[in-house]
Amino acid sequence: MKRFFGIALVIMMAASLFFAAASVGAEDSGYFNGFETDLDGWYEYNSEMTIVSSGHNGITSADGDNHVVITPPMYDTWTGVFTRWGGYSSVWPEGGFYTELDIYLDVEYATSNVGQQFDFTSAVSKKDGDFRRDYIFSVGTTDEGFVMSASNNSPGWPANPGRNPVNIYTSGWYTFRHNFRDVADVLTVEMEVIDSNGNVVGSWTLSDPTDIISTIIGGNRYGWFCFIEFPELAIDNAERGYLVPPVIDVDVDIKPGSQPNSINLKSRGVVPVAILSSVDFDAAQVDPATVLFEGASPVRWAFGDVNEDGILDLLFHFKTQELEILEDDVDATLTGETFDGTSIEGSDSVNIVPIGKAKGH
Ligand SMILES: [Ca+2]
Ligand SMILES: [Ca+2]
Ligand SMILES: [Ca+2]
Repeated sequence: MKRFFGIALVIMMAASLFFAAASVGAEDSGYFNGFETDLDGWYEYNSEMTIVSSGHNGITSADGDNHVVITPPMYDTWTGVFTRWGGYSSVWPEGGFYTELDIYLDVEYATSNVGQQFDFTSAVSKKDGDFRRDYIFSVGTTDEGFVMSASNNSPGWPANPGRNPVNIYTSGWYTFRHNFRDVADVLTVEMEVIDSNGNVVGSWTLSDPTDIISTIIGGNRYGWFCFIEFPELAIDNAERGYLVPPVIDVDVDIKPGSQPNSINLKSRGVVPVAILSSVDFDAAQVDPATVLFEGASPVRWAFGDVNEDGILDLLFHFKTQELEILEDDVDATLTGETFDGTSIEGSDSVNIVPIGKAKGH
């Protein structure tokens, strides 16, 4: 009976969870809450969330000194807490993204409460900000422990033989992870259950051929216990991040003040290359030790306003003989990292002086 209600419920909830659709830009650095001090980013909804100390009810926190216990008091609604992973996104991040949450599976409780279930979904948005689809772990109790599988529907059937169910017989923290990937322009979601030793104990891949990345699929939506019968469930370490770290595009000027940017590959001198600051990016964030320009590390660097816009730029000099530039190259690229580890990249045109001319013929 309650399962029947659940199906309609999830559809309604998926619609009502849509509000405050914040768009997460390229500068977004992801989301993490280890529940050490607060519930930031989580919403209790029809349940309650309580931060408890490690050791509460015999459960050591997955990390740190604290974790959270979810208690769903409104048993007639059968739905629980949710997070927006730091904000909904209508932008597909190049390279894809992941979400993950640690959930404690207590085998002793399971075997004495057979037939209970929770479903945990991480959903994806469309480019217009609307809901697109849920990816749901369905986890149930058996007389041996837990059985689980994955689908797009809730309540799912944890032991569904058509969905490669996985059994867990050992109590502990398990990471429920969703990898949202672009495979030939179709969203492909790899759902993994990982034990505390890092072993993948269950893995399911869900994909719908109509979920076209380039035209339909946006970024993350909610993480949500869309169905929960457990009177108490411990969670820790909620995280969203990128499968491929984002790269900041920076403005690069080879030979500031001159155009075209002629390089004589026979030269025994240096080539000046500037990272130009802008209102969006301060070149002082760049760690000079990480900078490479076509295979060469800088021999020196200094701050200066090379384009006279009133904002200090970062000017590097590279030995021409160390550049891995070919005679027919038409542009050259500088790469590096900011001091907080974000990759940067920028290119400018080059005009390679013909060898003949370089020799003075
Ligand atoms: Ca913690
Ligand atoms: Ca130039
Ligand atoms: Ca400047």
